[in-house]
Amino acid sequence: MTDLIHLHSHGHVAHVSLNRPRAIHALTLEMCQAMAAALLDWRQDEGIDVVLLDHGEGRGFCAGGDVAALRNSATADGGKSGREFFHAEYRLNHLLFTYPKPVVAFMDGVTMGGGVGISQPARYRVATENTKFAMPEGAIGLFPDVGAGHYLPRLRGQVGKFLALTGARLDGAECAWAGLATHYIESAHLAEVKARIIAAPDQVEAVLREFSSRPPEPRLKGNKERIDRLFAPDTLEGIIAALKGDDSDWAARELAAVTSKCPTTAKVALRQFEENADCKDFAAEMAMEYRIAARMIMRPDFAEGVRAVLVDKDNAPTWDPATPEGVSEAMLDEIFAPLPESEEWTPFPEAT
Ligand code: QUE
Repeated sequence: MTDLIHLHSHGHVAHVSLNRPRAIHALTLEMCQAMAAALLDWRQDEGIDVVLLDHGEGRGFCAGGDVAALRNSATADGGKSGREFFHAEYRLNHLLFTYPKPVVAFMDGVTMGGGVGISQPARYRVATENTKFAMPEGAIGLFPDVGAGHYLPRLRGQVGKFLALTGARLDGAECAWAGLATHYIESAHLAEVKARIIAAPDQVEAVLREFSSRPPEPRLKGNKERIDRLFAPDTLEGIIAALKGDDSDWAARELAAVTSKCPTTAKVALRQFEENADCKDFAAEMAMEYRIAARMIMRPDFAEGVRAVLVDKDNAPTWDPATPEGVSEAMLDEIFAPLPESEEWTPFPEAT
């Protein structure tokens, strides 16, 4: 067992609380396994009607995965422990996506990468004034995983492509506007919301509605027209050309965001979003993402991105290839290629 996850049940309500505050609750293999084991138990338990998912002490809901450990995997064990982590994390994501009981995720603070993967599949997703939502993997040469290939292409207009290619941070109001959150509740009310759900688990929806407030005007809404126009092209080169051709300060800032990120990440994301249209279900998306993850953790861009963002913190990565033109279709074909049959991702047998 691990003390990095706190598991409780209060009457008919189960409660999972992330407890790794020194890393903004970034997920480890043990945390994914402990959460999944509890969820599998509660799934069968007729005494449990609702699951609450939040974080314990400290700022942030969940900053992602333990990418520093993943980076070591490439050199230490040929990527074996990295693949083991993603296999377990994606099984957890899929278990939540197919979970038959209502889950309420409280995105009260940093909700990035892995944190998106455990909150987006929840039936109820609560944003607050503290929410900082992002898929920032382009900064570390990884790719938008944990189901992003399912969620992002379903957002309105080109918002999903915008989030994947810029790594833009959304606040709680923007999450509510985009549909990434189902409710906006001030953080001061969360303790009472949880207590009220525990007291009346059949009233989840009414309690969330009662405590919801009107979020401030979302900045993202004001940029929707230009996002839809400038992120419409199918290719990374086309999007960059569209941003260059617009003389607004906004376009100049987003151009800088897009071109500072890993070019391979961006092209992987665009292909992933296209391929998701052919995925018959969420499990097919996760199997595709696992193939991509197995290749991306072995690429030098991932080690370099984690070095630049989290180790040396110079935010000056050297990408290879350095330009969109350098990332060929043949390279993408290799990243997306099937794994040997025995190495492919599979969901929990109980969750199919
Ligand atoms: C992209 C990411 C992650 C990131 C930054 C990125 C990520 C992650 C963390 C992170 C942040 C603070 C911590 C920690 C990890 O940062 O996945 O342990 O204390 O976990 O640009 O994907």
